[in-house]
Amino acid sequence: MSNKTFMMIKPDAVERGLIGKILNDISEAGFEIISLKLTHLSIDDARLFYSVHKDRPFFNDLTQYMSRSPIVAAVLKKESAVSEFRNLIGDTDPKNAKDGTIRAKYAISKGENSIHGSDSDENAEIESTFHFPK
Ligand code: IDP
Ligand code: MG
Repeated sequence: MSNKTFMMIKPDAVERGLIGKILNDISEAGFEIISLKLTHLSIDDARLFYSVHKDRPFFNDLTQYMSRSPIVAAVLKKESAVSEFRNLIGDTDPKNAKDGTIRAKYAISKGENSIHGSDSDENAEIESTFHFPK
């Protein structure tokens, strides 16, 4: 699915009422929303979704954070969606994110960084199916 990616608006952004602003930024950047839902991950969902990071020191904080309040999950369509969307959201750490990127505008910290974007076509497919089973 080279023209699709998966994204989540994370708890820190939903808590601060930023769903509308972030969806607007995404639409203005030319992404079409294919699937969209508000959901609340359980701790087990968060541990499964981020299992590639299970041995990292931040895994416990990450999974607590991702399950503490609702998120928005969506599948997006655009040419070169994965790389285009990673450019739109910016670096993991908002201190290193370019001006105008979603993380530069809204993220609180490297952990609470407001938005997720898949890092490969393969992961976009896996993550989309996790949230929107076929
Ligand atoms: P990414 O979201 O930019 O792809 P990853 O390295 O895949 O970044 O990490 C997944 C998520 O884990 C990050 O978005 C962030 O929420 C959290 N995270 C990553 N590195 C750190 C860290 O050093 N401290 C705290 N949280 C982190
Ligand atoms: Mg990642």
